Amino acid sequence: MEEYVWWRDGVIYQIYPRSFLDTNGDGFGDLPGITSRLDYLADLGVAALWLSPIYPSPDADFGYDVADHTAIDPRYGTLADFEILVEEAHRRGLRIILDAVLNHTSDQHPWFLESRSSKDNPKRDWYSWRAAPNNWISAFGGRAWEYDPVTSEYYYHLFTREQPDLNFNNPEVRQAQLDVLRFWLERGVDGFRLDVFNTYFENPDLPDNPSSLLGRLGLPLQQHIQDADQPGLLPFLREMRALVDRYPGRYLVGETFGGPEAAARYVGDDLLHAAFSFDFTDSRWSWPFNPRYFMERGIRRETLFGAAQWPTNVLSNHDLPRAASRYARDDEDDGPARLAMALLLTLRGTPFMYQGEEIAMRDVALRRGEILDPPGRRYWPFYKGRDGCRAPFQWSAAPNAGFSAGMPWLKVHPDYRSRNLAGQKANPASFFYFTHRLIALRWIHPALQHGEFVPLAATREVLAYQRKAENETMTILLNFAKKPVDFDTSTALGHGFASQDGGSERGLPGAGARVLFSTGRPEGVVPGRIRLEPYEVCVLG
Ligand code: ISL
Ligand code: CA
Repeated sequence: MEEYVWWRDGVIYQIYPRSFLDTNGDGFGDLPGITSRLDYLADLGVAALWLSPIYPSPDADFGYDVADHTAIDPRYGTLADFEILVEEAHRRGLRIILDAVLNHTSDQHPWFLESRSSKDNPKRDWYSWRAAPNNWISAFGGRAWEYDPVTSEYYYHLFTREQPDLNFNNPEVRQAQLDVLRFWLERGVDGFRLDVFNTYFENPDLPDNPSSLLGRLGLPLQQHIQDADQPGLLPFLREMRALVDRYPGRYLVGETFGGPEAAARYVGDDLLHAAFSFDFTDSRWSWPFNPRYFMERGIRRETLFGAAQWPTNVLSNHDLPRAASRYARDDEDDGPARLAMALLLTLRGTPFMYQGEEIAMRDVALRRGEILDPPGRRYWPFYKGRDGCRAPFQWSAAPNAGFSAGMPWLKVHPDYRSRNLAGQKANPASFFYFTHRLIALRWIHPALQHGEFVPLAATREVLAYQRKAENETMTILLNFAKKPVDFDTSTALGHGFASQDGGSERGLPGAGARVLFSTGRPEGVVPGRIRLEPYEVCVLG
């Protein structure tokens, strides 16, 4: 029996603190709000909470511009509130993962204030300064260099101009950032999500990037061979890992810009435990929401990660349109969102669930004047930014969805009167209970946690795969169609995914397979041929 590993087998729940729960009426979610909902999160069945940044920040990029890496922004509370949160979470068996934003700081960070003050300041070299810019571009549009009149030079910023990039080629910078991690490890933090870690290092000579013929907007306009994935990165990740390994049971998950190739490269026993590959999120429109899309990506990812490395499953986060919004054909219809949740929780990999995903919250639509996110303001209407998925959590039908007694920092989705947690908790057929039951199923079946992935079929309507552990095989059947579809479980092969060893040895669910979970039928024995209901999620074991 393989032992339970929390970051591999459990669900990690992302909290966007400013939109979770406000307890003091300033319109801004806070740490006491999170602490007061730990019972809810434990009951939901998640293993860990990843908190988006909670450090002091002027909010040029909503907390991702950090002005002090070892303090709590007063709007969220105090260090004492944080200590209570960690203690109360641990008491309930929940781990806490912090968002480590190390690539850049706020332009109000004391390090940058020093660096910009004069050319011979000891911290001058902590950032990248040049008399003239090179051709690098910012992820949020335009050139990545900002002129600073204080010393008549330009500094480099991959994101907004208020987020100057640190120079990781300077050993003092690397040491300072390792000290930041140590500060939080000493306070009992269980792990870190490393914001854009593959851009820590730049080529120290700062040469131009070649342009890319394929790119249209933003970063894809260039090939990022000088400003990302530099040789210094691997040794530094090893240092980070060695530090974290001095504290038992801790975890590092990295965020890259790249696809699964980039992610797999940085995962290993002496590197990161995991890295996001957003291979299931670029389906921004509903057209790729079909069985073949998920099967092809699922198989490709398996090949890249192999058995030794552990992938992550992400369908939504604070940077993307929510899966429920991406895939919904209309607002009332939660069928596609159920399929997305089933994929998240049953594909091989650690599920990262984004707050509100468990009740299928939708993106809020904003008028132009309401947009807050910098890239959204710049590119509207071609790109409307990331505010939509950041709207406050919908707790109840009370004013402001029960999020705040004050004026919420961002508009609450107007559908909160009909879509909210309290309402769904009162209804056994709700999306909440669907999520809850599926997480519970994961807890009791090791095959769903760490079993291998076995592709079975991707027809026009149905996606079928298995998860296989030592002593159990689970079969997942998903009907992507809004109509009933006949599916023969015993002839699931023959759709392009036939194995070398032939179907009989793959443990296909034959006569006697039992329905363990379904949105379309009672639990029990299934015959070989079944009629899947519209959008049915069916798990056999
Ligand atoms: O969100 C994006 C596109 O709109 C991505 O390009 C995103 O900026 C990229 O994945 C990096 O994201 C992370 O770092 C950013 C921050 O704005 C994001 O919120 C964060 O997830 C800078 O710290
Ligand atoms: Ca508050």
